[in-house]
Amino acid sequence: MALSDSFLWGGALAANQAEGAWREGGRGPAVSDIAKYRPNVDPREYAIHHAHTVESITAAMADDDETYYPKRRGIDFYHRYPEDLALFAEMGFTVLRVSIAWTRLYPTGEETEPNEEGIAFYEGLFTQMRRLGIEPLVTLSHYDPPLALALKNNCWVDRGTIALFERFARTCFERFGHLVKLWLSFNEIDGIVRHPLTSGGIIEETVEGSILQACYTALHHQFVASASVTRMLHEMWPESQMGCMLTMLKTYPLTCHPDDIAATQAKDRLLYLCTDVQAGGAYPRLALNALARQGVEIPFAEGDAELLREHPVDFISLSYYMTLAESVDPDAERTPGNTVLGVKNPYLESSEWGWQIDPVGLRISLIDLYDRYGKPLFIVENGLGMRDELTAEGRIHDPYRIDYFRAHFREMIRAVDEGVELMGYTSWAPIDIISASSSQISKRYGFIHVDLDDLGRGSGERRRKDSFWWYQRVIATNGADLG
Ligand code: BGP
Repeated sequence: MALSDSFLWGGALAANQAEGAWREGGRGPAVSDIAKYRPNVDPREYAIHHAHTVESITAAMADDDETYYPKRRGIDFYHRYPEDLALFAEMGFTVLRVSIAWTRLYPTGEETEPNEEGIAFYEGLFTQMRRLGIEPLVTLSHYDPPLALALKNNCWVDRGTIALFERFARTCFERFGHLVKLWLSFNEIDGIVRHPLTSGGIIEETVEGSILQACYTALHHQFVASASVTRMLHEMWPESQMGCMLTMLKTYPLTCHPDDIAATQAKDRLLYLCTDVQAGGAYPRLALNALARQGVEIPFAEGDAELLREHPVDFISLSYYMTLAESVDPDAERTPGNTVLGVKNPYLESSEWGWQIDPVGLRISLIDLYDRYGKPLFIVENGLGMRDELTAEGRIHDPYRIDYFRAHFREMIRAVDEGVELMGYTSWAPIDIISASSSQISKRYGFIHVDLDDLGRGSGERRRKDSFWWYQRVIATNGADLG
């Protein structure tokens, strides 16, 4: 078996890591605007979450600097997207995942009418994608909730944010629904407990009571909002599809000691909780009990359980970068992963940032998810962040990136051969952009190099890396020729 003829190939971006133009076109402040680049840090440090305070947020917003706030400038995708889309089309993309910045449409999140300049930008972007035969796959919330809501009431902790998000989503479906048929509600919705401000607009120091309770309260509100906009989409555009998205942090027991197995099982329970709710339609009983043992109660309101049950998503999407091990031994060596720390797997290589490279883990993850839910899957993030060198001739030789993708595509295709329904694949990220966790651009993911350094110096010129041509060939042969 090979990949179906309808399989979608492309790449994934996020508004807050690519657009830049942070104060253009009427855009309001988002939590990503205060992400500060910390130079000269051991790259494995970047996975460690540092909580912002009202003071640090206020100081950041009083500072116009764009050098040390790289997400404010991104790679200027806001102005340069026609050139970038042309490069994606040259590779043969049939899908591109992007996100809509909530504060381009509703600068504080509370306006009653949308900002028309923001509408115009996204209408132009999606129209151009369609002209190039590239299907938009659009994330409504990707790590950029309105900063005004964070400062006002910790954003998603407040149940009123559901209605604000519904208004934002309705505008997106009304104004872009004829161009966009594939949607994701929340990027890595499970991440809120690892980075409350980035995902939930939660300023930890202002939280009354436990931060864990605040995170699960906010997460519940996001679940309700996700089910509500899924219902809305199906009413407005019956042919369109809504997906959920999880950080597929597959965990292996470090040893076959029963305690390691049990600890891994407990980790998996919380890993799958979000997809159990969004795709399965209910909180599993054992997950609720595990949360209750940590003092966490889910604030169900009248009608929430029915809404979740009656409006599950149409497909499940995942980011996949690496896997982790789990051990009850407190002295087991740990290593960073995607916004997490885990036990180091002695059988796997690590990137400079400590992420452990595991192509077989992708097959295991796809099969686990398909076995558990039986819904179509979509890989919406996968890639390798590495330093790339520009040769004197302006070339970028990146065999390590080709090797990473080749190994992961082999395992992806093996999972499809076993019967997994896989809708498509979008690499993270097809062009060098700003890292979510480190705010570096030097942690490069792209098939396309961007001539900027971590302090924003450079021409911004785009250059095709060796992997550009390799991926072009993979797409042209629908995965048959992996070189
Ligand atoms: C995921 C995010 C993406 C992207 C990716 C790579 O968690 O959804 O936005 O950033 O991680 O991680 P990083 O950019 O930190 O290297």
